[in-house]
Amino acid sequence: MVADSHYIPKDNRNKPRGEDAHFFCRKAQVIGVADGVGGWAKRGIDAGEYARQLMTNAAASVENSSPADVDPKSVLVHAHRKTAAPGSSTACIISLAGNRLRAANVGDSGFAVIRGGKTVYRSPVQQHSFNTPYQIGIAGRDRPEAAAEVAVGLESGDVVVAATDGLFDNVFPEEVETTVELCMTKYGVAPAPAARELAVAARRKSLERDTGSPFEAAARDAGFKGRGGKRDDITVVVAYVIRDGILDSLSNFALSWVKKKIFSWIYLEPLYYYAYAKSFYELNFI
Ligand SMILES: [Mn+2]
Repeated sequence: MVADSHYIPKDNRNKPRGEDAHFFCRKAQVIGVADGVGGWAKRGIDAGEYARQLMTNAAASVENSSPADVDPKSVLVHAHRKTAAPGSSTACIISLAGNRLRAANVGDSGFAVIRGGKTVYRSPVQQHSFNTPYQIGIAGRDRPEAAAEVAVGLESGDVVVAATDGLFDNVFPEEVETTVELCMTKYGVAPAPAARELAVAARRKSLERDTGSPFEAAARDAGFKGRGGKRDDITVVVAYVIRDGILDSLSNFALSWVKKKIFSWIYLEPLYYYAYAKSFYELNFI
């Protein structure tokens, strides 16, 4: 995979770094996103610090792993155990190995898999009630062991968009799909501009009051009023799934060349000699 990210924290002078945190690790092929729960601010606690420590600990635990050895839920359990900051957070750990994506997810951060311009998978959202996602923390009611575990088959060319609710609550899936498609046309397989354009689109929508948003629709379903987008920190990580490594493609090329040669020796060349001999033979008898 090739991955990159873009983060736009909500404008808040007291918390310039916002409450989201994320990482991605190319070698281990792991992505993590977390969203510190804002409710802690009432108690004078910046839950962004919890989210940042959680993601730092998760990243540290995988940095020397190979993709096949990563178990997303174990990463989450381990990171939670090591994180001592006060606060709580949603969290999603995604691991790519071979053609398989595995993820462990608590709350309403998550990811979508886009194939050929269409969303083929969207991770499930866990929430206790409207706008109260499952969250892990120092004393929360949710445990990392309760994370939803999912596995998705991937194909070369798939795009994984991992994000906090700042994206998913503001931008409809169709807009994510068209933005990703446009970026692929404009920039090729370059995850940085795609992550940036998705985050900027979410930021724009989050400030609008006149256009609908997924958040507005969910609020209405839950019996709340409110129009437009949701002001929030916005984290977007985009990963393009490509077959990794020149060596891999070279060995595949070599293998197909050998197979073709063997095929030709076994089947084509005797046929050729047979045809040649036959034509010669027949020629003699005309
Ligand atoms: Mn959020």
